[in-house]
Order: sequence, then C-alpha cells, then structure tokens
Amino acid sequence: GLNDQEWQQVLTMWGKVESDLAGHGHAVLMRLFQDHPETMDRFDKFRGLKTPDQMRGSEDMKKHGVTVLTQLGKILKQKGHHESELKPLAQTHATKHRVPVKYLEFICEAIMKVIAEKHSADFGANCQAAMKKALELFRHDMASKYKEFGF
Ligand code: 89R
Repeated sequence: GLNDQEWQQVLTMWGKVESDLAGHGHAVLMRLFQDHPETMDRFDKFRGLKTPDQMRGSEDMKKHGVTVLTQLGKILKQKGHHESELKPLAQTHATKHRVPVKYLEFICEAIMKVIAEKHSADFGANCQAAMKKALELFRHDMASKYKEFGF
C-alpha cells in the first residue's frame, strides 16, 4: 500500500486535475484512443469519431472524460479503502463493457502522461512514483474483482 505522505501527494495532485476535470478527462481519452485505437471499439457512442479533430471537438467525449475521472477521483480519495466504490465499476467493466485489464493499464499510462504534460513543474519523481503506485493499486484491485465476476 501507500503511506500517508504518498496518499497526500496523490490527492494534492488530484486537486490540480480537478481544477479542469473536463480538460484532463478529454486529454486522457484522446491519448488512450491515439496510443491504443482498439480501446475505442469498446464504445458504441464514439463510433462516428474518426479523426483527431473530430475527437477534439466531441462534447460527448469531454463528458465521458468527466465521468471517468470523477469516479477515479472518488476511488483515490478512499486511500485504498475503495471496495464499495470499486465493486460496481469492476462489475460493469467486466461483465457489460468487457474492458480487459490490459486496457486499464493503458488508461493509467495515459493519465500519467497527461498529468506530466499539464503539470510538469509539480509532478516530480516522488509525486510520479506515488501516483503510479495509487494507479497500480487501483488496477490490481480491479483485476481481483474481475476474477470474482469471472472475467
Ligand atoms: C469503457 C476505464 C475504461 C476503459 C467504458 C472503458 C459508456 C469509469 C474502457 C457508455 C464503456 C464502454 C462505458 C460505457 C464505460 O457504466 O459503470 O455510456 N466505460 C462507462 O456507453 C474506466 C476507468 C474508470 C471508468 C466509467 C464510468 C462509467 C463508464 C463511471 C459509467 C458507469 C458505468 C479507469 C480509469 C475501455 C476503453 C474510472 C479503459 F480501457 F480505459 F480501461 N472504461 N472507466 N466508465 Fe469506463
């Protein structure tokens, strides 16, 4: 797990993400879809978006970015005691959206990259390490829940 100081670094950084949740969320999804185009196939609602310009202009993608980062923020704020927030998310992503664990790794990478781009001055090595640990814990616990749902 993470110690108190690491959680503090994570949540301080998350506060900066929340200063523009839509901007960060949109950037994360853009990055995910550009680096791993196959992840986009999971979304019926983004099927019409073919070019980076269309993605940039998509209010729907922006809205979904807010949905994703809002939920992730709620989970991070539990500082590891996230069972009740994680379980329904794992359930829909395993059984309904069928999102492989590997894709969770991809989006966590995208999140790290977007924070590094937007907050380079505040995202030093220690803070990066703490955020990486928090996202790894999230992925690890999602993966265990996936198993419970037989995915
Ligand atoms: C797909 C990761 C993640 C990944 C979908 C993926 C959308 C929060 C992928 C719709 C799809 C498809 C949907 C349905 C969806 O359903 O639980 O409206 N996700 C919905 O047609 C993540 C992560 C988080 C997260 C949410 C929330 C909803 C939702 C909340 C709505 C409620 C519900 C991890 C950061 C596949 C590309 C916190 C990825 F590959 F990145 F891992 N979701 N989602 N998602 Fe998804």
